[in-house]
Amino acid sequence: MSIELSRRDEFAIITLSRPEALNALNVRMIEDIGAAIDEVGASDARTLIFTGEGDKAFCAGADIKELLDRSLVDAKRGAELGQWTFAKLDRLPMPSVAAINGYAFGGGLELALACTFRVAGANAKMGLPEIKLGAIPGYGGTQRLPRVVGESRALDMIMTGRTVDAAEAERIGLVNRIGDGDTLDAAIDFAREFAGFSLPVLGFAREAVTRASDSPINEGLRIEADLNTLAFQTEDVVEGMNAFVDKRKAEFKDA
Ligand code: DAK
Repeated sequence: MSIELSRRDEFAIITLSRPEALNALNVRMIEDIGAAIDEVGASDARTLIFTGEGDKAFCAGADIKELLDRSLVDAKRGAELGQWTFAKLDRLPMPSVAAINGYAFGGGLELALACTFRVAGANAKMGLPEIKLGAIPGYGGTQRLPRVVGESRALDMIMTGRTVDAAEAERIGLVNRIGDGDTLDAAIDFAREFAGFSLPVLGFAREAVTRASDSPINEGLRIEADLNTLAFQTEDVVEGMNAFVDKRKAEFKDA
């Protein structure tokens, strides 16, 4: 297997596991990632975390050697496979975090961008260098990067293909945290900040923000009002408010 699915406490971890190629993504690996995402989605994990084996790379992108000599039909199938696989993360019942330990280039950064959050190690280096190969990003990078960092910065990164370090990535909002020490540990620490909250309500928050970013403000406000109303129908909101009044910690039941 080119990936490993494991568990630490309530966190599911998918480890990209081709360190000899800096965890570059081949078709087999993307298929395995899709199957693993489905397995996590059906489990009781509260967050899915991606990491890369070794301390050098999260993922150096699509496997360039495999991309050579593909027919037009195979290239189109490959792009669709990558896009559909990464889009599964949008519909996952739990949030996802990319623990970016080292290089995250091309398809590797696109996988990280498809996650809800990104935590970088101090040594992280990120970029969409496809332009240097005579190509453009094909696994969602042209769509997700501008939504995360804004159009101007996305065009800068995509059209120069330049590398962004952890400090710049945090400054422009490309990553949510920079971890001291082990990046996977840092991602788990970050996930603990929200893992105790109601999972369906976290989902409403995620849906409100991501769906609204694709909508005019009036529709976005409507989406927010509807999802807010749904949140107020949960048992967890009753528990959360009673816990506040009782001056105790809320115990959410995902109900
Ligand atoms: N693919 C295949 N092998 C890779 C690789 C990659 N992306 N990146 C690294 N490797 C391999 C190297 O070939 C080398 O293997 P050996 O020569 O030892 O057999 C090994 O990993 C170690 O790499 P280096 O020797 O280069 O290590 P360095 O520390 O010197 O440099 C580096 C690390 C990350 C700076 C360098 O390896 C590098 O620049 N790698 C390529 C980064 C890159 O350009 N990534 C973007 C890939 S393009 C599509 C949809 C999406 C995509 C494409 C098509 N469809 C629409 C059809 C996505 C495209 C991409 O992601």
